[in-house]
Order: sequence, then structure tokens, then C-alpha cells
Amino acid sequence: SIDTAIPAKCRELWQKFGTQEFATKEEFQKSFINHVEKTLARSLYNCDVLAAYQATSDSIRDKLVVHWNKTQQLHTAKEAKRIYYLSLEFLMGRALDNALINLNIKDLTSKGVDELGFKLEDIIGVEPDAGLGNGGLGRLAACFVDSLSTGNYPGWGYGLRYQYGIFAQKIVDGYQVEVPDYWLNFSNPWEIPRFEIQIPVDFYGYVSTVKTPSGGFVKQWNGGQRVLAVAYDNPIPGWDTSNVNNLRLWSAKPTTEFDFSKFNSGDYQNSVADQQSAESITSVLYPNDNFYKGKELRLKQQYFWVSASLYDIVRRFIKSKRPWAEFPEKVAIQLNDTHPTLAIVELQRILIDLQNLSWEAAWDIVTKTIAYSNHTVMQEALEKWPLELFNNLLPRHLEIVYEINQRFLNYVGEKFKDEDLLSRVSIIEESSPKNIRMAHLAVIGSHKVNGVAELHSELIKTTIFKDFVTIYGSEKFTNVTNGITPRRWLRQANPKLTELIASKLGGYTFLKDLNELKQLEQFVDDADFRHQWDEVKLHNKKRLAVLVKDLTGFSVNPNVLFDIQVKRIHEYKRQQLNIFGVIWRYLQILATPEEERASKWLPRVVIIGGKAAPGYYAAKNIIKLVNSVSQVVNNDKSVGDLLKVIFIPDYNVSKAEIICPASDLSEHISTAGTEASGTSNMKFVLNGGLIIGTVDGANVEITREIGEDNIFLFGNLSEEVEDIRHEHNKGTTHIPQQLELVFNEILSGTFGDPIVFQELIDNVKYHGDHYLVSDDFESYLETQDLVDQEYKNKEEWIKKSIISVANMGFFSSDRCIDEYAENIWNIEPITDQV
Ligand code: T68
Repeated sequence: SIDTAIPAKCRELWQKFGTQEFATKEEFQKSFINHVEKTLARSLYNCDVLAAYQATSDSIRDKLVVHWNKTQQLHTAKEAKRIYYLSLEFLMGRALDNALINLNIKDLTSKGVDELGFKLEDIIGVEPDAGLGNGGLGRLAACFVDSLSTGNYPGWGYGLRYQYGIFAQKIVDGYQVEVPDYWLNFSNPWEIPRFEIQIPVDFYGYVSTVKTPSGGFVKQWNGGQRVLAVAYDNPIPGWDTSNVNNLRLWSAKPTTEFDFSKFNSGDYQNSVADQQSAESITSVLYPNDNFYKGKELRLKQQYFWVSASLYDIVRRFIKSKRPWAEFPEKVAIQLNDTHPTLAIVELQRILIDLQNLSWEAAWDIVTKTIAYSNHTVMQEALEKWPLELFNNLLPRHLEIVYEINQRFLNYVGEKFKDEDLLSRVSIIEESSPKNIRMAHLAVIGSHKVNGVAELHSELIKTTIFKDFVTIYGSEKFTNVTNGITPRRWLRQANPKLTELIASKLGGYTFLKDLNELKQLEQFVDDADFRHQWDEVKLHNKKRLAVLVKDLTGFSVNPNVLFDIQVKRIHEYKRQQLNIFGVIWRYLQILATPEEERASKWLPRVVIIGGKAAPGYYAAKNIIKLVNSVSQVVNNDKSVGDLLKVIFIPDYNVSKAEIICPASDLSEHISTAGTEASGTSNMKFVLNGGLIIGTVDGANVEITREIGEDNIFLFGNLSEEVEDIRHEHNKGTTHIPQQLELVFNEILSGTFGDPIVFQELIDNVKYHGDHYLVSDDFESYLETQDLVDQEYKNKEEWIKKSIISVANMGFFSSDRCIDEYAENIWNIEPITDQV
């Protein structure tokens, strides 16, 4: 590579004119106007709120870029070990508000734009969400990059720059309709295109054996299709630090090499069209969460992203001129689920085929560098690529997979002499057609495997990876309980609560050391403080009521209990249990004489929101049922404020920021053993809401931290699930009488044509009730009654809320990142001033 550094004799001049970043309101305003007039070519006579957003963002971005450059120079100069977080999803949401907060310039900017004729709130509101993820897994990656920067760790994210993120959800006649997400319609001020970084990625083709100059032989992959990966860098600011890390997203573009045979035969149109098809690789995010579908384009996405990222990482290492054996001392790679598992194979290929290392030396480097996080134990979510499809797209990689497998099976065979064990742990599933089990490959190629909450990390050791514990011992398996960033999920989402807490704790350092929240316990007996606490909640509920009115046209009373379940719609998350419970409550209210209702029933607003995968019919029918119930109940004058049912359309990160601070109660009611962790449970509790939930995922540790008096747990435990399912499958599913009544009401047509809901009911009654809705229904209803009882005692409820928040310190993603850094990555913060 050519040296791109400026000669020493010119550097003084460079430094003299080096970029200055704005520091005062006036300097911000100068920058703003400069961008309006020069970058956007607009003027004071022609500046709308969109232009104001762009000029504000361009100004902030300038600042980030200055920090970004200094940070990268520092980390390179220090030869720091870097962590590369490989995730197919980064569900970032909006960037402007977050950048203002992390750079601590929100007040300055607010005053600045105010004097220029704009409201900062309006400006923030025009930014589209960066919706490059489905749900928890993608949002976790976004929280992690925030914590990496805040903790001064040298850490990059690598992902894909999808043209279309997660679809927008419209509700038409109660049904979900998917609309493309045109998030890049206007220029995106938060990315820096690096057109100079174009990495070639090959697909298809064949493998040959070639002679090396030293007389040996190496395998050579001759790719059939070549595509270019262009880098787009997204600066990630930390809070209260000038450290700015990088999120590098790849975009596919065609090579400039034409198919000249077509071109010469006069088929210019098709020659160009073929080239353009390259772009489809990064055109759309696959909208399935916790479900695997073997589509070739998805595998192409995975290889495209893994190959470009590794090329980049390896190139950076080669520049350092260190011996290969030191690679794991400079590089750590974390696989966010099995989606980037090809990194194991690709790094091995680079080292043996291109760098001529021995198999053993290469494999040692690979396994010391890579670690894998698992996010699910559900069979239907595990990736298994059909062998033929894989072979066609990546022929050399399949050979390497075979060799990895052969060496692994030899080892296991010698050690255990157990044929059944061999076929159970093999990377190749000997089914017809044969499949490649990506989770097995990920375990074999990593030095650590972690689950994302204690219960889940125990479960992986006894279910999907049981045999691997036998083989490697349990030390290879560890737990890192998930967390969330308090900057976005407290400071940004809930400014009022943040202010109140800061006024008591004497500052904002709790946003970086969340354990400081513990001090709030001192104030639970302070009636004045409790009153202020309650006022904040009411304020946030009013804010949500405005959004609900905007989105649905329904008015809700902010003084009544808000009961919220927002997350992807999935049978295992059991929104059906929630809505069946709502129908039961509605029937009970109707069965109460009208004059007694107000004294007997505690009023509630039940809010449900979330997207269903476009091909997931059961999930879509749950959405339809919620909307149908909403229409009937909300228009029933005899019920009034006692019950309102709301479906919030198009749930996304920005809406979550308004919804999470507004709950009195939120629902995390997955079948025990199915939700690996959950992270919205943490968001709601951190914002002072209580939880009704099952003994599942991180609910278990939330209970441990905040105390079991402060959470409403119900339902069967994960140890019991298998036996219960077994009973169901023998044909015995007992339907409790309350649930039978609910089903009969639905089937009577109260909520519209029952044929639509038949399947939801049949799944419980006749198809083995896989998610244990019937088994948990009574316990769910009883626990909801308990919620009603306890909510009546407002002062006690507020105390529970305060104590819960005070004990949420553990769930900061800063803590997660510290654990990964210490136990898995072996990296240190770089705290020098940049
Ligand atoms: C979630 N997984 C877990 N997957 O369900 C949740 N899957 O319990 C956990 O808190 C969270 O990960 C973070 O650890 C997902 O969100 C997906 O979105 C997904 C996407 C593609 C393929 C499979």
C-alpha cells in the first residue's frame, strides 16, 4: 500500500489550519448557517424544518468527525487491541438527540436553533429511525456500541447498510400491512461514505490446486461473481468522553468490469442489468426474528459482510508488521448470534490459502480470536444451511468446513468412542438434504460461548450444547447478562425522571455508574419525593396519551393504570395470553351490574404494540384480534374508562422512547425457557414501571436485584415445560373454564368473523398448546387481580417503583461491556485525553 501521510515539512501548515470544533452557541449558529447556505444551498428565505435538521446534524457531525479522527489516531498509535462486534443488525433509532446528549451540548443547541427560528424538539422529530434490526438482538448491538464508546474501549461495530430497514407497519382494517422503510430518502448526515474503501467479495466459482514458489501446493478459490463492498462509517459518540468509535456498515455495488461477451454481442442492456443485481445484496433487512429461513440471498449477505469485515481487519493488522501469532493479542471478534459464523471459516481460509500458514497455526489464531454469543435455544431459530446451496455459493469454504469437522470428530472419536455422540455433535446434519449446523461450527471455532442471561446460559448447557459441555468442559461456556444504555433509555427517553434523580444524587454521574441509583433508597420514605416521582410518571403517561390519540384516534385517561406489552409479536412471547386475559376482564366487567362496576373494577388502559414477520400468519392474526377487541371494547359506552385497549402501530425505537417511561405495569410473559433474556423488561423497570412476568430470561435476575415483593411473577417454571408439553402431545390439554368462556365469546362473533381466530384457538385446544397458554392462564388472571389490589395502594406502589429503579444498576450495558472486556476479549479502556 502507498504511504498516504503528508510529508513532515508540510505538517506545520496543516496543523495551523487544523479543524476547529464549535464550542459556543454563537459558533454553533455560525456553523448551522454555513451548512444551510453552502451544504444545502438554501437560504434564510427558504429554510424548512427538514433543512434545519440537516444543518443542525451536519454541524454536530463535524464535531463528531473531529473526535473520531483523534480517537482513531490515538488507538492506532497505542497499538491497542480492538474488539470488533459483528452483528447483522444495529437497531440504532435516531442519532441527533443521542449525539447532543452524549456531547453534552443539548442546551446550547436548543438555544441556538431557537434564536434562529426553530424548536429543537421539531428538528429532532423529523429524523427517520435507523431501523437496521428486528428487535432485541439488533437493539442490544446498538446499546453495546454506545457502552464501548462511553467506556473508552477501542471497539468497532461491523454490519450492513441496508437500503431498507425493518418495514413500516400500517394497520388496515385491523390487519398488519408492510410498507417499505425509505429511511435513506434524504441524505443521511450521520454516515461518512468511504468511496475509497472498496473491497472485492467473490461468490460461486470453483476450487483449484496450485503450486507455490516453494514447491508446495495450496488451494485456490476462483470466484465466479465479484461484488464490491463500500464502507460507510457511522461515528459513535460516548457520554462524557471525547472517545468516538466507529460503526462500519458495508454497501454492495457492482464492479466496473463488464461482461464483455454480452457487451460485444450487443446485449448492452443485460450486461448493465446483471451488474446492477449486485446491489440487491444490501437492499433489504430480513424481517424475521427468532426464526430461520434458508434463503440464498441471506447467505450472500452474511458472506459479503463477513468477508469485507475480515479483509479490513486483516489489512489493518498487516500494516502493523507483526507476526501472525500476535493476531489474537490485537484483535478480538465477537459473533452476535450465528449470523457471522462464516468469519471462522473465512479467517481460516485467509490464513492458510492466502497467508500460507499451517492448518494448526491458523486454527489456533482463529479460535483465540473469535467468541460467540447465543440468543436462543428455540429449534426453529437455529441456522442450518442446506449443504448444496452452501457448496454452490462458497465451494472453498465448504472444503474448510469439512476439514474443521473431520479434525473435530477425530478428536471426539478418540476421546469418547461414542458413535451417537459423533453424529449428534457433527457440523454436518446427516439428513436429506444435508445441512450445516451453524451453531455447532460457532461453538467449535470460538474460545468462549455465552448466553445472555443466567437462566438462558444454564439452559444452553443442558439443551442445545449439552454434548459440547461433555467434550470441552463447562469452562468454555459463560454468561453475560444483557443490559441497556442508560443514556438513551433514561436520560434521552425520560428527561424528567433523570432531572429528579440528579437533583437527589447531586449530579449526573449515575448515567455512567448506574449503581449510584442505589442511593435513591434513602428517599422512599420522603412523601414529598414520592409525590414528585408520581408527577413524573403522570407527565410521561400524558405524553404517551397524546401519541396514542395521534396514532389511533382513541383518547385514554392518563390517571388510570397503564399496562403495556410492546415487542415483536411471537407466539412464544404470548401476546395471545395477554389479549385472552383482556377479553376475560371485559366479560367480567359486563357481567357486573352497571352501577357496581366503578367500585368493583380498577380502570386500565391495555397497550399492545409490535411487528409480526410478514410470513408469520399466527402472529398476524394476534394483531388482528387485538385490533378487533380494541374496536369493540373502546366503543362500548357501558365500559367507559374501566377498560381501553390500544394497538400502537409501527412500534420502533423512537416510539419505545415515549412508551417505556409511561408504564405502570409492563408484561414480559413468555413461556418459561423461551425468552433468552429480554431487554425491554429492563427499560420499563429502569423507568419506574413494575412488571408482570414469567420466571424467564432476565426477569429472574431483575427479581433478584429489585426483590420479589416488587415484581408480579406467575406461571409454570422452565423445568416443568417439557413434561407439560409431553402431556399435551398425548392429547390431554385441559382448558380452564375462564379460557373456555373467552374462546366461546370469540367464536360467537363478538370480535368479528371468528374464522380469522380459529387457528389461534385450535393451537391451544387441539394442537398441543406448545406455548402453555392453557396451563398459565389461571395463574395469569390471579396475578392480574393482585396487580389491581396493589395499585389501589398508591403510596406503596410508588415505593415499589422507587426501590426497583434504585436497584437497576446491574442492567446497564456498561456492566455487560466491562464483563465481555475482562472475561472474553481481554481488552482495556484507553483513557488518554484525545
Ligand atoms: C433476542 N433475539 C432474544 N433475535 O429473543 C431476546 N433472530 O430474548 C434477547 O434479549 C435479545 O435477543 C438480545 O440478546 C432476537 O432479537 C432476532 O432478532 C433474530 C434476527 C434474525 C435471526 C434470528
